[in-house]
Formats: sequence, C-alpha cells, structure tokens
Amino acid sequence: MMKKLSKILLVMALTLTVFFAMMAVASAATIESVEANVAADAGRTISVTVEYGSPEAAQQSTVLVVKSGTALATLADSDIKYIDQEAVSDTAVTYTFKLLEADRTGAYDVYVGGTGVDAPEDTSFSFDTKKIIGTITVLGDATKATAVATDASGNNVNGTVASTGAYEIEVGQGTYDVVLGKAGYLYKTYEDVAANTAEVNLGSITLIAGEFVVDGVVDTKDLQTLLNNYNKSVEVVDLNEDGVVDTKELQTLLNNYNADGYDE
Ligand SMILES: [Ca+2]
Ligand SMILES: [Ca+2]
Repeated sequence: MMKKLSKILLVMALTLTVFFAMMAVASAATIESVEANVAADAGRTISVTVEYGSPEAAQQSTVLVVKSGTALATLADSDIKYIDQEAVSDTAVTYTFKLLEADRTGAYDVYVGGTGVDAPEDTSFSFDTKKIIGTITVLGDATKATAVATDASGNNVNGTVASTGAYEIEVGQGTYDVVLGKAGYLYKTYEDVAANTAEVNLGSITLIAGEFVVDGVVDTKDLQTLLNNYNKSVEVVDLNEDGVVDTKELQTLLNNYNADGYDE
C-alpha cells in the first residue's frame, strides 16, 4: 500500500529510533532473506519482502529506502525516500509502495531490521531510465535553451540541449509537463507527456522569438524593448547573437507579432 509522505514523516522519528536502536541489540531475531523488486506497472510499484528466521513475540519490522550510496551515518530527512514499520505476524513481511515520479530513476538501497535484529540487512532495486527527446530551433546558441520536465508533484528534472538543438531529459517512468524555453522566446509546453517507453520523441519545434517582456505574447512591449536597444549590443535582445540588435531582430519580431502560443 502506498504511504503518503506526511504519514512517512510522522512515523519517521519513531522508526529511526527503532532502526538505530536495533543495531545495538546483540542477539535474537535473524533475517533470513530480503529482496526488492520493481513491478512493470505504470506506477512502478515496489515490493520489498523480508523473511525472518526466528521471529520474536511482538516483533516490529522496519524498512528504510534511500538512494544508492547514501551514508546512513549522515542521513537527512530528504534522503529518506520511503520508511515504514509493520508488525511481524508471520515469518515474512512484505512492503508494497511507490516512489514519487521524479524519484523513479536510478538505483536505491533498502535496509530492513526488526525488534531484536542486531544489524540491518540490505538489498537494492533500480528503475530503468526513460528519455524525453526532441529538437528545438532557435536563432542563436541552442545550448542556452532549457528543457525541463515537471512531474505531478511539481518536481523538476532539467534536461540538456545540444548545439544542434537536440534536447534530452532523463526521467523515471511517469507523466510530465515538458517546458522548452530560451531568453527572448515564448515558452513551449507539452502537457501530460507519458514517459512509459525507453524514449519519447516530442519532435521538432521552432521557438517563437520576440518575447523580451515575458507576458506570454509578442506585442508592443516587446517591440518597444527592441527599439530601445536598436543598434546596440544587448545579449537578451540580440536573438541571432551576432553582436548587434538590428533589422534581423526587428523582422523576426514583426513576423511573430501578436503570437501568444503554439499551434497544437
Ligand atoms: Ca511579451
Ligand atoms: Ca543580431
């Protein structure tokens, strides 16, 4: 069952106390095995099963999930991707949960313990990474453009843009809003992009230039900004980056005059 972050945080203090206390207990219960798997469903359900060889009366099982390589000695709240505790009613305890969409990438370490267990056991799981790709066309240096994917919880994943305009955003499986932009251009947004395959290609787009005053439309305010900088070398207005704001920028802006978005 999926635990909400607030609930996770609520049990965290207690659970951490148990987690670290169990390292100091020098006898009794044993963990026979622990394994974690990522299910191939849309939410990437994770299942962690712990088998206890000698369960004790009223034994509590504890699980902690962190990014691989995280040092437990310096654990911060933000390092904890999942934490929970269950009663050991049988020799096996299974935790089923999902991580936030933005966290569904890379490798994770899983630590489990329990009442009377003298040291935590660990295992790991990993997600296969998805790529959102496409190509933007801009007048100047494309590497100054941005490609950002935002998940349903508002977590941002920054992509890279090559000089060719080809961009690439590495994400975990999930659904994202993808925003492409560059200073001087209208933002392009792709809503609800489902990253369920290894590669999702959003295709090519020419970003609309002339948005010097960022208000979602190329209009008189942008024209005024351009004219104020005419014949000057002003980086954010010099769309083609040739060192001067001149007829090339003016013609581009006039071509895009009144543009307030992209055709679907
Ligand atoms: Ca504007
Ligand atoms: Ca220019």
